[in-house]
Amino acid sequence: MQLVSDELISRLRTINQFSGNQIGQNRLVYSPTWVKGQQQLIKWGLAAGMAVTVDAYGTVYLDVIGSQSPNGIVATGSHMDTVVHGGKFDGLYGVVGGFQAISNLVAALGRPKKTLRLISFSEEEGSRFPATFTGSKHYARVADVHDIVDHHGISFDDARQKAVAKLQFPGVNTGLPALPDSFTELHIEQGPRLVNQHLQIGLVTSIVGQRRFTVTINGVANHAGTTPMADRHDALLLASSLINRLAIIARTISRQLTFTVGELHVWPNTANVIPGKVTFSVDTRHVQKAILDQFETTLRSEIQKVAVAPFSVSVNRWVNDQPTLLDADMLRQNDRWARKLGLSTAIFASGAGHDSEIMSRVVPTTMIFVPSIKGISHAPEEKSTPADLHAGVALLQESLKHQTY
Ligand code: HGY
Ligand code: MN
Ligand code: MN
Ligand code: MN
Repeated sequence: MQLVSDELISRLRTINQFSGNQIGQNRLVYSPTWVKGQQQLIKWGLAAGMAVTVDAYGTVYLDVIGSQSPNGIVATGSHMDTVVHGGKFDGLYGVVGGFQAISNLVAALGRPKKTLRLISFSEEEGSRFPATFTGSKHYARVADVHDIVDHHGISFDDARQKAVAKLQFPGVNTGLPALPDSFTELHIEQGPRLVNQHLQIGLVTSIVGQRRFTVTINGVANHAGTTPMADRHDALLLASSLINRLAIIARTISRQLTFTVGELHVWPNTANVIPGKVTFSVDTRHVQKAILDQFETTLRSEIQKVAVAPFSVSVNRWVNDQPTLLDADMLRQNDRWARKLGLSTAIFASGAGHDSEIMSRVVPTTMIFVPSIKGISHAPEEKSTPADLHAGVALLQESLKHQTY
């Protein structure tokens, strides 16, 4: 069966060309580049004779209807959106790779007995709006989004309705499709394990829980030249010493606890004014919720020690702090098929969040990772070799074949 094809690489390039430049990929949900990406996928699906559906959130579903039990659905897919200045493979590889696996199977074996479904989820990253996994949460009937706005004050619903309207083509259905019997997500590892151990495939046991905070530390804005050093309440100095202390504490709580301050805003952010206020994000992750709880208690008590003025700590309710166990049988089955294909595997937990953590709440779900060169992701340097990308598609193909033919 023809497994390796340059179609995969050229399809990735086609969609990345809409949204890429030297500072990375920007395919934020409902943006023009995101619309182009979903439109391109719809065109490929229609050209391949697939049944195409778009739901109210802009998630695209491409179905090859089963010849015998069309209501039995086996799904694969990932997310179309990227982080800000992101990479070429996070999310998109699972969409285009899933399309490739299904196309290869139909070309080699004809129509499947059960329906094969490719899903391109509208949004997973939470990079434009303060909500994550909105596409898979809508499809899994887990939660819907209301009254949130992006940094420019544009409402989620406004952006959503305008963008989804651009996905309506003749022959494209609208509505919310039924849930599948299983879901498999093909994804880059986004970490160093596979590439360091020279292994080809990662099979995912679980996905970490994430707890994300927004912390605001108030100081006293004042003149940079006339205010004696001993009389200052510099919010940025307070925040930076707190952040350093929290990083050290995180390591003492657990070496597997990740602690990241990715966003930091200084007010008024002017060279000759002592910062009066600092707001920063804290992203913590661990496979045990108790560790996240322990860190949160510490975070709150450490802030009490430094705050000289009112402070605030808010938890992002959209992020899933519950660690997720993925389906063990599907993992074991994929491990057997990987060995049959002569692929080397490693079995481990994912430090990145994925749509699979939502899908696993409603259907048996598993993930297939391929190596990320230097373990880099969420950056323009994100890269995987064509051979590894094709190996992931080959394993996905084997898994889908056994479930639907
Ligand atoms: O942040 C994450 O782990 C995911 O890429 N959204
Ligand atoms: Mn992803
Ligand atoms: Mn990501
Ligand atoms: Mn993710």
